[in-house]
Amino acid sequence: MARVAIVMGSDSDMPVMSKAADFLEEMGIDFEMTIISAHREPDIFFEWAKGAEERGVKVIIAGAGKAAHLPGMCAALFPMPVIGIPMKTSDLGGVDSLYSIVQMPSGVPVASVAINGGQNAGILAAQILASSDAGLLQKLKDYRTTMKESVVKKADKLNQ
Ligand code: RP5
Repeated sequence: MARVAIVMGSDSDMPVMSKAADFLEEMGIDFEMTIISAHREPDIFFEWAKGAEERGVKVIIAGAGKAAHLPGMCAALFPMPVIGIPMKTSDLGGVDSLYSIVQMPSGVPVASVAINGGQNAGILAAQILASSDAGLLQKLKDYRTTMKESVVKKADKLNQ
């Protein structure tokens, strides 16, 4: 059963969103992934978001660009954590997406990662699930150790 749902507003978001999917896969977390535009097909979006809890989803990762209402609308319809990924855009550089996602009204939070922060969204979703999954928590600790070792190696190389 998918514990994480990944949703994006357009197939043009896929290169960023696939980084979240890659991390979940690396951690062995089941997820579902789809493309739904809150603006272009609101009826389909409503049905999908309202059904997420019943499908067993515990965290939603939602990526969108420009007037990026998708993560906020997920948060309005889904009672567990929503992580927003603001997409970089051609006209305003992604600040448009970031502001749309991060400026949620009080009572309906979205946890935003950086512009195009696909991998961090995957990591954050895994960390949320790890609070009740000891095996996953250990995998995340191992990931951090590997990351640290890779930085240490690079520094060592500089000093050789
Ligand atoms: C948003 O508009 C999507 O999330 C995408 O980032 C942006 C542009 O969409 P397309 O015009 O490429 O489909 O809804």
